[in-house]
Amino acid sequence: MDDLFHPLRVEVFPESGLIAPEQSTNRTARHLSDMRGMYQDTQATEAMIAAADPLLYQLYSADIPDAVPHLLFGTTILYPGKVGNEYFMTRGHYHQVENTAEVYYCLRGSGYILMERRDGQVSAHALERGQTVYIPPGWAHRSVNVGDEEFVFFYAYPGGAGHDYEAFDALGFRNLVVEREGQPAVVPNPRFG
Ligand code: S6P
Ligand code: ZN
Repeated sequence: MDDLFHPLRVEVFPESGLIAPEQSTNRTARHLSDMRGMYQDTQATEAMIAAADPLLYQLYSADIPDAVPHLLFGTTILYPGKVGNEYFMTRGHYHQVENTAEVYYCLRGSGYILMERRDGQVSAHALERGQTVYIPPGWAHRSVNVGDEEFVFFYAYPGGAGHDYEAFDALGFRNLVVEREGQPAVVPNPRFG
């Protein structure tokens, strides 16, 4: 049981997305080499990996048991940039326990949250500082940085929800966010034919 877990207060820095104290958090970093095949432009992907393998995003999670009945929270810091004409994005996932929701609250920058369901329904919301998106149960989610600074958001979701990334191995998400004439545009993923 987790009865011994004590109340916790941490500080979340909105500009950097850092959480203090450091010993209360876990950090995960994802580079472009962790996302091979996910961007449409595979040549650009390989060239960028060979040149510098850029850091695309980092997550800080509060050190809370990943189990029912806890609530997990933390920050995602998604760096600005593009692979070909596609903006830097997270891998994206369904929660393994489909009956679990999530909230994102934007602290800095501007992005998009792409969502979709297994029945093919899709959704795309722009997200800027001070705005919140609600990700209902059963909706996969991917975040995309369309600005020229870090896109930082706070997230919270139920412990034990788990992550299913494999659902997107073959084709990716149904929508892409690309730059068109200097502006972000949400377009259908051509891999879906
Ligand atoms: C977890 C939540 C976020 C993402 C993070 C990175 O349920 O949605 O913390 O993990 O934004 O995305 P991904 O798809 O690489 O886990
Ligand atoms: Zn999630």
